[in-house]
Amino acid sequence: MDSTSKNPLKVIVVGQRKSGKTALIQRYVSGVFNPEYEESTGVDFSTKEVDGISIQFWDIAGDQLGSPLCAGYYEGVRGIISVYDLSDLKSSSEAVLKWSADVQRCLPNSKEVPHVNVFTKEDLCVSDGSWKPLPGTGMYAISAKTGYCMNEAIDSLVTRMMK
Ligand SMILES: Nc1nc2c(ncn2[C@@H]2O[C@H](COP(=O)(O)OP(=O)(O)OP(=O)(O)O)[C@@H](O)[C@H]2O)c(=O)[nH]1
Ligand SMILES: [Mg+2]
Repeated sequence: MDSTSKNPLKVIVVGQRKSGKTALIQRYVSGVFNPEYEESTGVDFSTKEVDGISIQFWDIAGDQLGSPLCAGYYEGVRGIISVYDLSDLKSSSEAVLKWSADVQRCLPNSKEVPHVNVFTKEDLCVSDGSWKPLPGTGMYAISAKTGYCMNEAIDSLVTRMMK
């Protein structure tokens, strides 16, 4: 597979404003967590080598939903991360549904592209342990603050991208 640093595999990260996309990618790529909210504009790029494979994350600002730039964001996508905020599940789920429609409109083969659903801010949730994403469903509860399950979620996507 041709995935050198000059030709990395592209992963788009989508979800509503403030859902935690930038925090997730920053923590995964650089190991840092910024508790302050700094609104993204447009798209930010970060690259990380995973098992010798270069992955480029496209962190698309929540306000880009329905953007006319859509086609450019989705061209050549090899993996998709949808980010839900566990502390605001209702509105983040509604936003992810809209993003899914956007992805399907702009990415004709979206059904064939590996996809992971990441429910983030797990550290903010008081849980009795009764809700856990089922293994194999492509759903993960994670925290960018503590790093909880973050590697498992993204590694599972990368593994499917490699097949
Ligand atoms: N406690 C906690 N806070 C988080 C977590 N992930 C993100 N946050 C906070 O949530 C806020 C929003 O996170 P961002 O990553 O900036 O959100 P975003 O999805 O990139 O937002 P846009 O750039 O507007 O699209 C920030 O204050 C983060 O520090 C987490 O896992 N735990
Ligand atoms: Mg952001």
